[in-house]
Amino acid sequence: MTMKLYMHPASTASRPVRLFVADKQIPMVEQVVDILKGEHYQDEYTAINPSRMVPMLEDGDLRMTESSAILKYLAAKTNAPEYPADLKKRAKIDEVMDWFNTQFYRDFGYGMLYPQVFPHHKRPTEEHHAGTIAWGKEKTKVWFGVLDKNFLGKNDYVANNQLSIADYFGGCIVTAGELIGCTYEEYPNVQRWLANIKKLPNWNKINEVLYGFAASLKGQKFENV
Ligand SMILES: N[C@@H](CCC(=O)N[C@@H](CS)C(=O)NCC(=O)O)C(=O)O
Repeated sequence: MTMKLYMHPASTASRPVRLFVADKQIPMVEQVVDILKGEHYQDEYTAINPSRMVPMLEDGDLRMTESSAILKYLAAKTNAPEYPADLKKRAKIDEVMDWFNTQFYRDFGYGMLYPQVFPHHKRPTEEHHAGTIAWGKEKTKVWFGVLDKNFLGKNDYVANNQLSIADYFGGCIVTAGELIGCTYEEYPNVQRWLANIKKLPNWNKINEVLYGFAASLKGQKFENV
């Protein structure tokens, strides 16, 4: 039976999975869950995913959430060179994916980015809201410094100096910053890395909706890096 991916094309967590699936030509049925209209809160979806989020993968009797885990599963299942079987290489990829998914995403995504673009992330008072973004931005700069100097200073890719699912994952998280006009100009190695990631065969197709969203926000003033 063909696998099925529940997703939303603008979702930061869905994009790396969709990009990897497309680049590796993994047979997959896609079902859009319209999170902008609250479809993930309807009974049909909450019955199968009580966390009410996308993406979610179904492979026969396996149903799984968490984009990072889904990427690892798909890469291992297809023996993809982007997730080598060598234990130490794989451990490095896992490490970098955890890094992106925890401190980096918390400060960059939930601290700086989402409060500025999603009304439901608005804090109760202006002071609280501005403080959240200022805090998020300060921490974000620290993480970008690590990414730029330590991960990418001498390497083309974030783990083992070869293209891996950590680049798919991290690249999609970092480029969500384009919604708030991030240019990453203080981080030349990040810019170089992103330029490479954007050469992936299905980058433009998979990110069409993100870029449409970014275009709709253009002209607004945001805190960014
Ligand atoms: N840790 C989860 C996060 C998934 C996630 O945050 N999904 C967002 C879209 S990017 C979502 O479904 N949001 C719906 C909501 O917050 O109501 C993963 O990596 O898969």
